[in-house]
Amino acid sequence: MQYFPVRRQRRSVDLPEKPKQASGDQKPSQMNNKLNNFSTSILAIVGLIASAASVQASAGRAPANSSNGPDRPNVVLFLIDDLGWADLGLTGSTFYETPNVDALAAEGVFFSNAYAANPVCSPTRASILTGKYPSRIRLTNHSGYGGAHGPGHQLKPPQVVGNMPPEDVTLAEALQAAGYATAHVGKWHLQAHHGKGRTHFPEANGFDVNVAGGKKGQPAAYYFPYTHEKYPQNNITDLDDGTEGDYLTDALTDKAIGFIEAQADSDQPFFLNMWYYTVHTPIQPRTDKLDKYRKKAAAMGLNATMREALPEHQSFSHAHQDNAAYACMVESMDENVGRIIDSLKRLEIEDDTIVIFCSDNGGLSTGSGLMSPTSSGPLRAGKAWIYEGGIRVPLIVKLPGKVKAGLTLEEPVITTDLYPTILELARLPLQPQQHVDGVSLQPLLSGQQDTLEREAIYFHYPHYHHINTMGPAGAVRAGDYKLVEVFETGKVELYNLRDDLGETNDLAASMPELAAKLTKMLHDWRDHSGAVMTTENPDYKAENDWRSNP
Ligand SMILES: [Ca+2]
Repeated sequence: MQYFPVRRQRRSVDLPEKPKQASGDQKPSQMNNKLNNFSTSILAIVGLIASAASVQASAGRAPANSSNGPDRPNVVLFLIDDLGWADLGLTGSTFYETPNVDALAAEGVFFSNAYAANPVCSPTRASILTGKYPSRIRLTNHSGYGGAHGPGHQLKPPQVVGNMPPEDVTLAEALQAAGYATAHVGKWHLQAHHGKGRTHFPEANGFDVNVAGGKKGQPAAYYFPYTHEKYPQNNITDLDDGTEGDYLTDALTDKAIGFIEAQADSDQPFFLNMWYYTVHTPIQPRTDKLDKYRKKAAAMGLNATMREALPEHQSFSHAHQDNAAYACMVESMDENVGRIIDSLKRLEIEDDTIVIFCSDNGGLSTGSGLMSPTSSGPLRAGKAWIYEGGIRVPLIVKLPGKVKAGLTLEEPVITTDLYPTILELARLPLQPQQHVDGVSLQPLLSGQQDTLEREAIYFHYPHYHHINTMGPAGAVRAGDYKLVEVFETGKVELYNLRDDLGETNDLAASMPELAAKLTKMLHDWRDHSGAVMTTENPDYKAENDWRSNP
């Protein structure tokens, strides 16, 4: 049963309005306008793209190769590292250009209220492959790392399991057992940093093929040979067939297309787990794109003197998307998503392939100054925060004929849902004993239901991170409301996200009954789901607090 009434969620995107011309010179005070215009803009943009796509489709195309059979679609799961929810044209960015991802949304369903299960990398990755909350498998931070701690930190974070638990039956293992050829390409980050060998690499978790996946959370470099003498632990060593000038995002796509081509004529369906390293640091663009975005930034008035920062606790959020190098990385990501989708079309397997697009956490938009590469506006804060900027991510699901095209759904969903959703779209039996924290989105995708019968979704991040001055926190999203609990103080904040996407108006004092109810739900969930809390640090002295002595 739903505790809170949820309005009808499904909307047609075929609206007559034209997208608003958003100003690149976005002042903090204009955030609310952008926020209010968001729904109209996004729906109109998607509608325009959908119209174009339907014209193209009606022009006729050879029937899809059905060698995989209609009941066994291929699966391509794009996961972009650190891509912010607001980093797409689809979600209102006027500086970045993402025509391929925007078009993908027009051909499938866009979830505007989708969440990463955690505000940093490894836990969300594990949530996708296990269908469990990161707290349930005690992997609530980067693999094997409990986060910053010491006498300057008021709370002691819990120990974090370093590896994704081997006893879990991963999504890849489930598909492999059902006869799928499985390939992981790109960032993995699910073996403990201190672990030896390749004991918890993709090949130990259901993948026949592993290209470039290992312990590292970022590449040493984006240019061949993808190494750096100062960061040898981040070297990518299994792409040594490249040549000088090769760019990692392009090279990973080459490998992925090679896998797709090899599988296209086979009777065996495939699962491509396409987990790009981009747009994570180091911010290294393809230099041939730089000039375009430098000129664009100048034309939009986005230069250093215009830069502004929004205060966020004892640090700042970047107010504008204005980093030309980051914009190039976003464009390379989009181009390569497009290349893979084009290969599905060329091989005539597009209609037999589920395509999912998601990010593992919010954009890198906070810090002590203006060095963070993106801005999450209109969302609050960014990566490593429990505010929307840290956990809300773009999610698109496309499967022609089975998934409605061109819909935006507002139902809150979370990365734990992908496991059962993929199984159900592939007409495979659900494994409820495994994906215990996920719900299949198939009834939403097919249009059978407008909402899920889910009370709430939960977040648990009991860690410190140098770009998050709020510290350890948790949250619950139920209907339109979200409650945030700050662990250092026990203070709770309550927001109505339908009216206040930017989490600016704390309703905890004016709606005490709802705040108490959600607080109890969050605490009960922690008690029942194995979530481990922070503990008081007896060595802490306020005068030594890390935020005062960065
Ligand atoms: Ca990440």
